Amino acid sequence: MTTVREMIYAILRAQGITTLFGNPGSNELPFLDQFPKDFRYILGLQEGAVIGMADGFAQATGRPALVNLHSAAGTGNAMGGLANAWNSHSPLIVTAGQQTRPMMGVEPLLTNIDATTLPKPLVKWSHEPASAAEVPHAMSRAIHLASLPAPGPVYVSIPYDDWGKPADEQSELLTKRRVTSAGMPGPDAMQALLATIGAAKNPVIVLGPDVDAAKGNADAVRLAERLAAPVWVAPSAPRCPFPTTHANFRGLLPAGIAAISRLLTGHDLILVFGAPVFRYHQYDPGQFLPEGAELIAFTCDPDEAVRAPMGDAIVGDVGLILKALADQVAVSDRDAPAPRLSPALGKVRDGALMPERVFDLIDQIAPRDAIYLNESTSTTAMMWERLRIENPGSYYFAAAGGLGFAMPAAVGVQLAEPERQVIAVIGDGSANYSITALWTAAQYDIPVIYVIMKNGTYGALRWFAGVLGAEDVPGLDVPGIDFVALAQGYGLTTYRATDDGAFSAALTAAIAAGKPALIEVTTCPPVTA
Ligand code: TZD
Ligand code: CA
Repeated sequence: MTTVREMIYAILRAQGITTLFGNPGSNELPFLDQFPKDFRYILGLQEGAVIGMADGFAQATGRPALVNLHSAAGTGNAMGGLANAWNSHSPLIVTAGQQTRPMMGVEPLLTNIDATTLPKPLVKWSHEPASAAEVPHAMSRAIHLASLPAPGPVYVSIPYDDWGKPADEQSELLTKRRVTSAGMPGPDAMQALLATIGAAKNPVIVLGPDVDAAKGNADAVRLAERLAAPVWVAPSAPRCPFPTTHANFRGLLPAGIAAISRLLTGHDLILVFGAPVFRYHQYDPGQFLPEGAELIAFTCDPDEAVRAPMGDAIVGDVGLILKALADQVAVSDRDAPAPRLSPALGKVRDGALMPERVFDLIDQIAPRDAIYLNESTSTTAMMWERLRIENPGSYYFAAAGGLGFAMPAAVGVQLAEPERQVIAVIGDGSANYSITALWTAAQYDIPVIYVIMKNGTYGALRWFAGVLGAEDVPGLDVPGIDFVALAQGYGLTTYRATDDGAFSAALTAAIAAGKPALIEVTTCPPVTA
């Protein structure tokens, strides 16, 4: 007899899913019983960290990642991270242990009451199998659905008495299934597109995270060069889809309606690849489109396509479409855009570094193919200006803006990319949401380098308070946190820096050591009006 548990591991194995991120409880132990030797379990100490690690791993591998949470309590702790995973199109298969079927009705301790409602609306599908026999089928469905465009999290709640029950013999068929999608415009639609692009006098390209997810970065470069078009990154960027060193690169679009239109004024065609149109943040009312501009968005996500308040959208495989356009567009005789000026150097002040300076030093010292995670909210624009980010899969930021992503995601990304150095730049506010990720990095010897930008405040909120004209707002400062002491407690190598020399020495030593490390650097708070 094959048990449900054995069948699930066979299905996962057949899909190449052998890493499990979790935090266990009583309901999950029967699933983890006799954990197969060819699987690895990565323990997170709180579910926000668990989901963040899985999100980073899924994004960096481009493959579905498996998560196991404890009932409603564990799911609740993971919800903030699920918001980010939903927005970043991360294929997460989130499972949660449920109480036994015979007892569920009387709601014993740690019952997941109305389990399928709990994770909505942040999952593509939420399901509790009607019987033990349905569990293998439900898991197979979950894996394929999470992976198909638009990828995203799915949720399966599994009563713990199901694992030892016999699996249906025919569920063996599930181990052999392949479900794929194909998404190119037909030849007529392609010709129409090429004609529209060819007729544009001054096109501009806006790139989003799904270009990086599709590893379409080099095709984006070819398209930009053939069209002699400037390239912007779509606002609130969770990934970096274009080399920041390229002459055509213009930077990160601001997250306001009017500000975007201002910057894109003069263009008659705006081509958007792999981004929502657009992920605004501050309310900055104005025209969605600059005068005389037409917009065409390419996305894998039907919801993203219909949600845009302007322009046309084509739902398909962003990587394939980008490649086809880069192959086929006519080479323009327009002048290439002039390279941007290098940003001014940050000044040094006594006892603290300008954040610009920290990025310049990181850029000088880090390997050129380093991978960056960003959760230093007030310094995001500087990071995009000052770091040379050139390879696919080199930058990650919380896609829904939910803090607590980058610290654990760095662990997942470093697991997926053992040959590249991961550097996570985290604010002293953001560092507290999923700080237990430090323990996982230390215990599993995952050599992430954390740089904590200690400016003593929620800098981005000080800026936002200025935008909103909000005065005397309480709760915006975070003094008195010793990140060196915290990181030592979790088992990392630590460094403290308050000047250029100490920071350079710390980063150099941390990279050479190849061990999980944390550098606390005192930085100047942002200047607010
Ligand atoms: N809670 C969660 C889960 N997500 C959020 N985005 C916030 C609160 C609100 N928030 C921001 O959007 S930015 C920010 C907060 C609290 C400040 C982060 O401060 P930091 O970085 O120290 O990490 P800066 O550079 O000082 O802004
Ligand atoms: Ca801060």
